[in-house]
Amino acid sequence: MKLYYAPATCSLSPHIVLRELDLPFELIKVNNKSKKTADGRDFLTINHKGYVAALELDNGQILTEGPIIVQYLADMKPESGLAPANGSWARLRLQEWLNFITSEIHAGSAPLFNAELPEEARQIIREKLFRRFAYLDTTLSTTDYLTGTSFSVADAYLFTVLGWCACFSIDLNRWHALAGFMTRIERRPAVQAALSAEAAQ
Ligand SMILES: N[C@@H](CCC(=O)N[C@@H](CS)C(=O)NCC(=O)O)C(=O)O
Repeated sequence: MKLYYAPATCSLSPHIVLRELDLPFELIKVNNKSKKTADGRDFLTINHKGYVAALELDNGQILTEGPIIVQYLADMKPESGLAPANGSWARLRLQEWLNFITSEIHAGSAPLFNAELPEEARQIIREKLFRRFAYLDTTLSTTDYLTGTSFSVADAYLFTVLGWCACFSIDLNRWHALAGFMTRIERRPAVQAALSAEAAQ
């Protein structure tokens, strides 16, 4: 498998999951501005949507959309516990989290990367985001991981998108349980390995 990624973007989530699962894969860096891969190809011919992450399977299929990629990967090793069995109630709960992260936190915070965005708009976005953070903080004050007592693909995704807060000058220490969650996930060997690999390339 090949993971097309750009450093410090949402592709960190499937990157972490690949390492958590100890699956063989090749990392291919994409320049998100030029849309060129590190090996000189036009990324738009790989993912027509033009964004990371994209996973190229050994059969040539290209799978996109982070929440789907991480579930596909977790299902390759069900014994890992990174995603409960398809069709189970627990799986729906996981998908509920993945959808919350993708629509409320990922898409809810990404506009803050736009340097042209006026301060008034930033303020509106921050206020909505902070309501979501309060909800996450309440949840994580009673449990170490989003779905309960063990790490799942939702935790990898939440860690990835909350990591952007540093770029937005948002201090996560305002939400103690959230800050504790970030420290807990960051300490995981697979997370450390993914961060180092992205920094090194
Ligand atoms: N819906 C997609 C969104 C992916 C996405 O927003 N990727 C960003 C990085 S976090 C990107 O590559 N943006 C470049 C672009 O849109 O041109 C997913 O959840 O995977």
